Amino acid sequence: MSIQKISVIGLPMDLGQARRGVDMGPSAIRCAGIIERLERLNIEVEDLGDIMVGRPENANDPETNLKNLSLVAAGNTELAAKVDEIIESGSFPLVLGGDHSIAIGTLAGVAKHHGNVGVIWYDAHGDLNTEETSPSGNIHGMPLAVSMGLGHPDLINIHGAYPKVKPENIVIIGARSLDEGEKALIRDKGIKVYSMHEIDRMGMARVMEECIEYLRERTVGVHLSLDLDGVDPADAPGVGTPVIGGISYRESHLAMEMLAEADLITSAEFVEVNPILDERNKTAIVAVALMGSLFGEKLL
Ligand code: NNH
Ligand code: MN
Ligand code: MN
Ligand code: MN
Repeated sequence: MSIQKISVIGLPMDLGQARRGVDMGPSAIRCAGIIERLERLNIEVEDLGDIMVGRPENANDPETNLKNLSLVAAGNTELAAKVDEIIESGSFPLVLGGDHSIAIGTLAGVAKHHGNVGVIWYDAHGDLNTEETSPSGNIHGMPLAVSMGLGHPDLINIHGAYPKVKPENIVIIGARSLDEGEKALIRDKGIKVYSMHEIDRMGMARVMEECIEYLRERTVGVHLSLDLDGVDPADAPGVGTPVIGGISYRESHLAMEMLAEADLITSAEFVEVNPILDERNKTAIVAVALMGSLFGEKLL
């Protein structure tokens, strides 16, 4: 069943990491023309605006090394309810970040409707850290672990005290910077990873064919969580933690086209666009182009 309606919702969150500016991501993506771009595809589009994020000065965090825990949890709690509501209404949730910590809320909202949801984690990083393994205390390095039920109770219990995603339903694409604890977790849980090594060897087309087949066999509903730092910094410079040797714009564009063709994705988020670090909004423009392809834009 193809997508009839898309509901766009922004979470201008920058508290899951240390670089300021990523809270302007939703705005930069709107400036790059996301709404008009989607409207041209004969899909009904509604823009629900942005969820408000608290100020760090007002945060009163308990003893924890997780930075801004209570405000990140509050923003995600609100997002989960919104995403739940959007799916309930029969629409497709398209979430704009904000840093990647917002995947916690998106997936919590999605999981209520898709008990066996698949996840494509398109990222230079694994985002599989916990309080114990995190080198930074930044929650944007943890959302995939949290969604599997690993991490601080204030995060894993958002919108339901159960694991939102099964490890065998996850495919990571584009990884090239994994912490030791993340590597151990990947091995331990048997998470499927197409790192840059596999993308180089197999080519993006075969990676996506395998990924699509793998998820189609075992999941109902697939969420795309696309961190713009998965894309090479030459094409997407406006991100807080760029890592050289990434997925090119062309490869990313092909991946999105193949997902559109497969008609597999039931929710999506585009995160980590930081216009302060960007060059003339290039990264938001790339994000919008990728969304265009994901939702079925064709050259001819
Ligand atoms: N792995 C590092 C951490 O946990 C960096 C994570 N940064 C990201 N993740 N941008 O996508 O702090
Ligand atoms: Mn990420
Ligand atoms: Mn990343
Ligand atoms: Mn193409």
